[in-house]
Amino acid sequence: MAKKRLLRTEGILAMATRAIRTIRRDPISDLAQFEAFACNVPHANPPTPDAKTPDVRVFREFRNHEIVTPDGRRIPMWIFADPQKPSSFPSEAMRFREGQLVHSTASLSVNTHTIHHHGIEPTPFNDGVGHTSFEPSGNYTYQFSTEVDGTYFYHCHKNTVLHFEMGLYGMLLIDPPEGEGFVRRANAVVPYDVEAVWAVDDIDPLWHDFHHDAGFSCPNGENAGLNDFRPEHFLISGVFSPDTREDPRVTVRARLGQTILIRLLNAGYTIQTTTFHPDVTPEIIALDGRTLGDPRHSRYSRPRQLLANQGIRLSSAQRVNLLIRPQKRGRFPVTFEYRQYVQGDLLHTAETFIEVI
Ligand SMILES: [Cu+2]
Repeated sequence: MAKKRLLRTEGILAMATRAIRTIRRDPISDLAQFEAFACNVPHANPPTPDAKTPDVRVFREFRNHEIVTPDGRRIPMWIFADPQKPSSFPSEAMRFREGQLVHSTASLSVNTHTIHHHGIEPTPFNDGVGHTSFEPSGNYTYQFSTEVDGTYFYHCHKNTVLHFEMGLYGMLLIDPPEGEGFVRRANAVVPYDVEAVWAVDDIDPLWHDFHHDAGFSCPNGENAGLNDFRPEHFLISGVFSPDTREDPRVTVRARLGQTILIRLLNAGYTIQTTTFHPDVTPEIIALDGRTLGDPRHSRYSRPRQLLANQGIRLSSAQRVNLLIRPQKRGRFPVTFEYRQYVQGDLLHTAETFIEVI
């Protein structure tokens, strides 16, 4: 494995030498401070500053996990698990209501990790970005409030490109005050009947043999090859393509007359384009946890009906909420194109179905 990694790294270096100019870095005036930001991030388990009594508590513990590809290969994963529940990939989702004060406790028995509740924007101490605060090595309780409903996700923010790929992420859903089954559309709260959550991911199995701190080395760094990602497996919400065509974790079933809400996340490192059959063309009602046309924070936007066969292209970590009101019965395909993040080559097309009965 080490040999393969070395060859790949040399290849990417040769490519980089040809194509990319080195950006000059100013002299580092305070090496200790620079390294504290880079690879010597403080480890600590402090009490939560200004802790209040929360409306809701969630607990996540680090676990080793494993998933099995359709051709029987075992891929080591790391996940955040609910201590009360069995392991799953993606990590167990969090679900809150708008306006709640949340305590999210990370339990890290092995090494250090963080939980970054992406898009929530709490205080720096509670943001789970070790580079600007610290990395907990035992327990830390992140405190934040859920200001705006929407589709978010949480992930480890230590050696982020690697730990995110390893599976340390899960959905974070915030419902409006009316609760599950309702979503904001422009300046109204509307009901939906069927919800689908699609976390679209890609896996390079080589990365799953890297060590925890791969690429971390002060003062000169270590080229672990984390700029060289070559996915071999393509998944939606933990289901490998082509099983996505049949697996009820991905497929959608609705009755004619019902409203479908799709929450779509690019949880990978490819550029992903999702295209719906013309008979289930969706309306985009939110981007990255912000409702389009919600006057509280989006005065100059509005929901947008997609054109027939118009794809939705997302890069890493982007999210959209989509509303579909099917007008006829049928089994309508949805395709997911995964494209290489630099050259744009099509690497894979996954498929699932929306069945309207
Ligand atoms: Cu981590």
